[in-house]
Amino acid sequence: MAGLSATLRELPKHSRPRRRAVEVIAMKRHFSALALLLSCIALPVGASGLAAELVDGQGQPLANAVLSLKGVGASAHNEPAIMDQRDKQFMPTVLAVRSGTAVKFPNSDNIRHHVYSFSPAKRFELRLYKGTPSEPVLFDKPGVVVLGCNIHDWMVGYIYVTDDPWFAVSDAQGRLVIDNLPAGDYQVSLWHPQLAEMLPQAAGSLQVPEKGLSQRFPLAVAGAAPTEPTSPKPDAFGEAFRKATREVQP
Ligand SMILES: [Cu+2]
Repeated sequence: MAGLSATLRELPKHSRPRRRAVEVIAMKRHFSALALLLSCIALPVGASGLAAELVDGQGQPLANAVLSLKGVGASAHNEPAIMDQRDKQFMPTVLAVRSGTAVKFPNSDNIRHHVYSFSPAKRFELRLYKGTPSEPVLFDKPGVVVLGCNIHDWMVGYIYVTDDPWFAVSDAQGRLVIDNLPAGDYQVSLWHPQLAEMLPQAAGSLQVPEKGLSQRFPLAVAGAAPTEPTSPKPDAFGEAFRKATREVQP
């Protein structure tokens, strides 16, 4: 099976699924339609890992879904992450980071934004600013952090903070890859902004063989995405999130 080049290393970053989409487009020039079809959710040649396709209740591609794995091994360190603001939107819409990660909030627009979160996992405020604030924001507790902008009410972004060592966010085609994943058994958690009360869902266990695994994950999401920042109920969220976290302990 034709594979994609092995460019995804270690802990997936938010930008990688997008980079991957660009690679897929580039590949169209080099492979037949059949080869492309086969390789769309294929793993890089020789790499073990998980290639996942996230779909909603109707089987349609589900973008901005987080898949995280708990089980074998752990990533070595937390790479700094970036939540950009571009064209009066948060980019990416969903950023997944490991607990203890520092996130930069550059403003790529030539107008000012005022970023805030009231979410229990991280309350903070970056008052009206342009450019990149000098200090990144540390996300040290697992949970969902809903971002808003005081100036532009429609700006909504999400930072999914997890203790799980392996995770990735699905791209516009609902696809994600977790590369260099040791073979073994994992517990799967899925999350999406449109899940009820924004709680992660336990999605069973997964046995990843040496040669890697491609799998489709359905996730029933309800209703439209929130149009303005709302935070989950602190108590209900905290308790349920802890419960979900416990349930996926190896
Ligand atoms: Cu703004």
